[in-house]
Amino acid sequence: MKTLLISTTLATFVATSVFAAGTPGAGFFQSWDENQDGMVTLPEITEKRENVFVTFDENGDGVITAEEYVSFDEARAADRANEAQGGKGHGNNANRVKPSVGMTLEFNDVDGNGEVSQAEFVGQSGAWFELLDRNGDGTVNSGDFGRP
Ligand SMILES: [Ca+2]
Ligand SMILES: [Ca+2]
Ligand SMILES: [Ca+2]
Repeated sequence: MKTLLISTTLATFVATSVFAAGTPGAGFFQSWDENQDGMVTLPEITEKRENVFVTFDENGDGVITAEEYVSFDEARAADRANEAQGGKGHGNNANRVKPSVGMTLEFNDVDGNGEVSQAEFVGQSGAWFELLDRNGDGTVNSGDFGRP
């Protein structure tokens, strides 16, 4: 059952091809813009991160351990491989903050005990949002991904 869930989430992560041609951050919006209004808000991020957490907390104990993080990392690696194939040009912004940084163990392990609780993961939504909202206008839209 969990495998099925992970596959579904993966499909969401990797379904970047429709918008991949020329819209900065297209893959990100595909995954995170729940109401598809072209802006990702903090509530959207928070809610989605709750879902992501539940998906990758494979035994459902409220903590993603380093061990469980292995599958999570693999899922994101698959996502990046997909973007590298489909999103040439606009996608290769090497010196910009990668959205995926907000998913890492390092970013979310606030108390440094080597694993990530649901409270930590969801609690980092605001910090991640601030990273993503590069122009500080309170929403994440294509302007936060393209050239200033
Ligand atoms: Ca939205
Ligand atoms: Ca767990
Ligand atoms: Ca913004």
